[in-house]
Amino acid sequence: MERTLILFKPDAVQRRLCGRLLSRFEDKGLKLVGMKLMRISPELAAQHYEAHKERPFYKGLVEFMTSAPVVALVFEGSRAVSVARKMMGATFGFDAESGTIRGDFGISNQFNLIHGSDSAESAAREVDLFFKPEELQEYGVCDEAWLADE
Ligand code: D4T
Repeated sequence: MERTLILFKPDAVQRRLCGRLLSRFEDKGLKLVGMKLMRISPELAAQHYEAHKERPFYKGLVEFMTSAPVVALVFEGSRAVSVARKMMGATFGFDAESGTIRGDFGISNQFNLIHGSDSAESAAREVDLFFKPEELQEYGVCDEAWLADE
């Protein structure tokens, strides 16, 4: 079973979209194993976006991500990383397909509502950055056998 880190970015919280975004992941059948409302520190943002350090948009990205609270979540499920990335849609809202989160809720580029880990390796690193082990729950759900057939 795979885990992925999802962030509802400051624009999603400010626009009161968290409930609707969470519903999409629950509807899909991913299991919520961690969730918290938090403010990202500049240090955490720098660690999280280390790969983008040299990019021209980096400074604005860190300012945006630290500007207001986010909701950090960990979902677990079969192929959770790629499933969540498909649900999010292309990076920029104006470009993202309808039916995806970014395609349905936004038109901006920088304010793209949601982050999701882009590989199992990134997910492991990002889950560790945002959550202590004791903040993650291990539990069964009654429909598990019907949601994952492997
Ligand atoms: P994240 O990492 O937030 O899940 O988004 P993506 O995986 O879809 O996109 P990314 O890593 O390429 O970009 C990270 C973050 O930077 C913003 N961004 C990106 C931006 O403001 N201007 C840009 O030109 C790019 C490429 C949006 C997402």
